[in-house]
Amino acid sequence: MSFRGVDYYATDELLTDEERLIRDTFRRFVDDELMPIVAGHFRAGTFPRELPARLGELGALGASLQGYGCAGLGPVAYGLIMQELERCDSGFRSFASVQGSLVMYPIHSYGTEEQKQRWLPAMAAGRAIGCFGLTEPDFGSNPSGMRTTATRTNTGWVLNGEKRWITSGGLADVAVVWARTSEGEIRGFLVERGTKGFATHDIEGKFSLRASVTSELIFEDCHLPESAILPGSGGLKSPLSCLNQARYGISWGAVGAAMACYEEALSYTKERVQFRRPIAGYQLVQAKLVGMLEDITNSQLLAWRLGRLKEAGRARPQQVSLAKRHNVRVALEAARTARDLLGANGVTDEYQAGRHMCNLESVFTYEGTDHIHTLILGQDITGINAFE
Ligand code: TGC
Ligand code: FAD
Repeated sequence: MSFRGVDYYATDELLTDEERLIRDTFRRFVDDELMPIVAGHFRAGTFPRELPARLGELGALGASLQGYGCAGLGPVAYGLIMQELERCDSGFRSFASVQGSLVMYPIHSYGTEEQKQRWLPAMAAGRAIGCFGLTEPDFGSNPSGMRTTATRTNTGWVLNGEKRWITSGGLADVAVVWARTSEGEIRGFLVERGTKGFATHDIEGKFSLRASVTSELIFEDCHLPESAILPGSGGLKSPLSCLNQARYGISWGAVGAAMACYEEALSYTKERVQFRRPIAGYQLVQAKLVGMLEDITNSQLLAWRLGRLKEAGRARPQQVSLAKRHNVRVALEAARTARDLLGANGVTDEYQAGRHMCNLESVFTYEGTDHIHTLILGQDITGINAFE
């Protein structure tokens, strides 16, 4: 059955006709093509290799970028695509986030015309896949301590170091890698699969984002030509600017995951009979369903308002932090509550809640942990930096 949406406050009326059309297109795509395959991929721990090309055909990759085969959509339309993808699985939204916000965006913003021509049309079409290497084994929340180095040579650069927890790393044709130069500055580099001295290893045994590939990237005397550097990048603010784009998409994606969990819990509790009544008739159950709906409604309004601010060029990174923090908390809580209301059925992959719950544990941690966004906001409102 097709998803009808959760819209208690008529937020549909806040969308333009074009935004609704795009949302409905992705809603159908997700229901028809992704919902039937997601549990199998999650169970097998595999990524659907046909997904990039389909997302490319639909214009979902780098959707908010202009030119180079990208759809040039506004932030709200882009957010709605992320919402629909994550309504199915955070791993599918992750793939699109990384491709568009973390790889195409820095190439578009910091790259040469040659780099843009080489990668952006292929990535928009899903013919080429990218990954973003910022995190290292010893530097997650604090990327400023990174140890990966880029040393100048006569012909270019040589990279040494290790990146870990990299989405799509093992699939990627090109990696955007952040490294410290001899001058101490953090710069971005494009490293192509097959470059000597560059290897990837997929991380096994995840109980979260199982339908997404997560890898480590190893650089051992990896020689790159001068043309590998993203010339417009410079300083930690370059990767952090990419994260603003991805965190924005997550704030919408989380709404999708929460809606899926709420819908599932609502329909299940109306059907499931215990003590001769549907369990939805019990006050304790109703209180949980109402709590979910209330939180989802808040999240929808937050994402929508942030989108309109972004459209006007007025969204501050701290506002993005608030939406990421709030909406992921809400989604994780909705998934846990739905899992609870489904009883034992909630621990099987016949239902979605358990999968969303496991996935959202990663979403809570990546793109800035919940603590980190709390401290970003704490600094913004008090003027005191808790990181120092
Ligand atoms: P700090 O001194 O505060 O800032 C350094 C420079 O960066 C600027 N800046 C920003 N610029 C743009 N956007 C932002 N959000 C920015 N935040 C800071 C800042 O103005 C400064 O510029 P300048 O010109 O003065 O040099 O840096 P810090 O070292 O104290 O760190 C701040 C902190 C902790 C907030 C930052 O490091 C942080 O956000 N840490 C979390 C790391 C993180 O989110 N990693 C994510 C890795 S990628 C990922 O998880 C992908 S998941 C895959 C998927 O989506 O599926
Ligand atoms: P840590 O930084 O070690 O944090 C551990 C705990 O300590 C957390 O609770 C944290 O909030 C807390 N903590 C740390 N510092 C403070 C502080 N100052 N105050 C209070 N609490 C603090 N990275 C990429 O670069 N590219 C990717 O594509 C990517 N994909 C990912 C995919 C998955 C599935 C996962 C799980 C992670 C991915 N990451 C990626 C990495 C992710 O961004 C990091 O895991 C995240 O930034 C946290 O870093 P960490 O895991 O090292 O945890």
